[in-house]
Formats: sequence, C-alpha cells, structure tokens
Amino acid sequence: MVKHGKAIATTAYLGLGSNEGAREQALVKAIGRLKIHPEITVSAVSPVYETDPVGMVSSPFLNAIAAVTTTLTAQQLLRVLNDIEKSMGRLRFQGRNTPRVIDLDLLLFGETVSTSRRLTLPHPRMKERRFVLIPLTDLAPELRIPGEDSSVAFMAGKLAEKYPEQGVRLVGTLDQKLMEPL
Ligand code: GSY
Repeated sequence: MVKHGKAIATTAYLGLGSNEGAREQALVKAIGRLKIHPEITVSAVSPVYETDPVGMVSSPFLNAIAAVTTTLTAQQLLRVLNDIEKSMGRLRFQGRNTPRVIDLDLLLFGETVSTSRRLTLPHPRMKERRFVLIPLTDLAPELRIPGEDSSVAFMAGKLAEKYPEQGVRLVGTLDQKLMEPL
C-alpha cells in the first residue's frame, strides 16, 4: 500500500493446508512462491501439523501458518494467494469441501477488520479451528485477533475442550526443506 509516497508494510498471517498428493512438498512450494514475490517477506513459518479434516470428509491435512510482511493491500495479497493456488493446480470450481493440493487462507492482515464480498478479515472461521490456532500460537502466542479479548494461546487452549474431535498432531518443522533450492 502506498500513502503519500511511502510504502507501508503490514504483518499478515497466512494459513497453509494440503490434503492431496505430496502434502509437505506442496507447503514448501507455496512458501517458496511467497518468498520470491518482490513485495512479500516471509518472516516466520510455524511447525507443521497433521490435522483431522474439519467440515469435510477427507484424509488428514498438513497445516502450517506463515507470518509475512508485505507492502501489498489485503486484496492484492489475496489475489497473490489465489494465483499461487491456481499455479499449483488448485481448481476452485471443484467446490469448497473437496481435497486440495494447496489451500492458502488470508487469516489476519494487521488490525484490519473488513467484510466485503470477496474478503472477510479476520478470517471468519479461524477462531473455531484448532488447525489454525495451534500453529498460530507457536508463532505469536500473545497475538490478539482484532475484536477478541484473549490471546491466541488462550483461545487455542479453550478450543481443545470445545472441539476434542479436531485432532492436531505435530509433524515437525519445514526449516531444512525451506533452505533447499526450489
Ligand atoms: O480452510 C482450510 C481448508 N480446510 C481445512 C484444513 O486446512 N485443515 C483441516 N484440518 N480441515 C480443513 N477443512 C477445510 S475446509
């Protein structure tokens, strides 16, 4: 975003998920594509978790969260995420609840709160998803989602009681894989 000639960098949190094909490779590839974007800096990547599917019947997902800083607007960042999904073979017309090689969700964009037809921020379902709040807690335990009184660490703890069926198992980190050439 440019205001009065100065580029303003915003911290955003992105959810990454894959439940089809070479899941870990897909996460690594998507992060690689974010990294090469001239207006995106990937500042941290959470550990990876294998998670039971929520809201769909499918095989388990691999999920992680990336923290990025960007001079893009939220809409522009969303477009980049959709383009990466498409370039990796994600077909949106296949439907919301079908297996996907990669799913990139814009969860938080600074303190932005918005409800437009194409983009709701914070992501409308993130508060109810252990596969989001657990890796987000790894990256930023004290973070507060705009509109919430508690930290994400506290909210993640509450979800464990509320949704014990949302299984979340630590797999490991992508650190080594992210250093290899794309
Ligand atoms: O919005 C992300 C796609 N998705 C997921 C996911 O990434 N992980 C799990 N465990 N369940 C999910 N349900 C949907 S939809």
